[in-house]
Amino acid sequence: MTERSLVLVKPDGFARGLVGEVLRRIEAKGYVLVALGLVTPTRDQLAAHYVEHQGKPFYDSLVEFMSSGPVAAVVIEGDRCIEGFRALAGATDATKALPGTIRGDLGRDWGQGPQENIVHGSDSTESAEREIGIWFPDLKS
Ligand code: D4T
Repeated sequence: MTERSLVLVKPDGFARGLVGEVLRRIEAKGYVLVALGLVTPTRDQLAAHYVEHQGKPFYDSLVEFMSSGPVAAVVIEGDRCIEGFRALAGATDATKALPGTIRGDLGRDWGQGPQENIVHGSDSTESAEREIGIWFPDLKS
């Protein structure tokens, strides 16, 4: 059951100094940090990461935003950590995300819709494997 998930602290979270708080919540929950790095993503990297969203109305704006500054990329590990981190993150729309979650406690609408929602977390084991390969190509399993 032990699995890994790819977590990103997005440029809004980095700019607001929330990397430490997100990592604190992950560690407090009991998940283990397996890899950690800071990077300003390239458009190619984001095209691979957001392949499922290509062609959607918000895609160009999302890639623009995600390439606008540093992102903290993190691989976490633990039983059911994919589901567990998405519960920690809360709903995609930070306005609707419940208090107690990362987005609910720390996020809001800043006028750009839901894209500035602080974190990303893989949504399935297949996505996690694919995304970890994009962000940490040299990481051993
Ligand atoms: P991620 O993938 O970043 O963990 O977020 P979610 O799993 O919660 O949300 P998602 O994949 O549906 O969306 C990815 C990313 O696109 C932004 N977005 C989404 C947006 O700007 N407008 C929209 O209408 C939607 C649906 C927010 C997160």
